[in-house]
Amino acid sequence: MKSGVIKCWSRVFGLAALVAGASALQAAAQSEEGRVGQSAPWQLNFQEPATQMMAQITDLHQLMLLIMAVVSVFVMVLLVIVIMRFNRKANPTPSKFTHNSLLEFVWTAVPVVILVIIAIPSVRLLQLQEDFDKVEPDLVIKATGYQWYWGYEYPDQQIEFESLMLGLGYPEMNDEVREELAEYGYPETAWKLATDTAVVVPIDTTVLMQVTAADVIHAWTIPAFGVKVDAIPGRLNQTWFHAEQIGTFYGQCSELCGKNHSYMPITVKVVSQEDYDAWLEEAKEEFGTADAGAAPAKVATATTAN
Ligand SMILES: [Cu+2]
Repeated sequence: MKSGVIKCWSRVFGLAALVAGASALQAAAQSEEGRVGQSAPWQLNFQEPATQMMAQITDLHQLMLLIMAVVSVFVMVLLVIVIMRFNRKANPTPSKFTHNSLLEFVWTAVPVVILVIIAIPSVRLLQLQEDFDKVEPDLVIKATGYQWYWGYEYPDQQIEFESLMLGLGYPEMNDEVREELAEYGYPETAWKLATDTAVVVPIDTTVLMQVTAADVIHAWTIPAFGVKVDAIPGRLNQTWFHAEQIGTFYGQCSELCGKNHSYMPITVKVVSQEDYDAWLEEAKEEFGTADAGAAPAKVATATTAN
């Protein structure tokens, strides 16, 4: 009996190691291809996390996957045993009992324990995501969804700009698209993810994202940060992230919003504090709203819509 239990646990840990191994392999493959911050063909798991939040989401996902796999295998084994042992041929005179207190206690208690094991990290994560009293933002950025692009505003820095997909309007990859991507410093794999202007944030900074929309519902997300929030006209939703890795991270509008829904990507560059300061100086020149009336007309309408 004892050795059976040990065997069973070693199998569970074996499965966990397999899942962890697969993620590590995939992470290596992804960074080798220069695909950090975006998905890759044949990707099995989430993207490599760039925030603690996403690391926790990944852990919870792996835990759930493991529990689901164990439960599925257990049910499958029981099913096979029942089919083999209790069919009419193998078991011509079936027992007629209808109650078994021990069995009923076990099949109630075990799922309760499993649900508690899932609930603890799940509630902890929800609190981390949603308890804004505990979030002390160093930087506030407002994103506004439009049909079909994103507008960004750094209210404290007084800059506003719009972010449009690079290589827009081409049905497939061609030299023009390649050139445009290269001009902005993006690899070919970033097509439909890279934008002409990117959201730039310093590393190790808590960023509060305020998200809204000017026309229909959109959704703002960066999968590697573990954030996704609906952009709803007339409502200011919020989310936050604290990026711990320098790099370019991509997302796409995640709420079907019309014809060009697939062509309004999100590009976020996480840079060092010095690079951010340098970018901010340039951005203030180019996108500054310090002198009244300098705001582009489209963004001005969006502001009144909230
Ligand atoms: Cu959309």
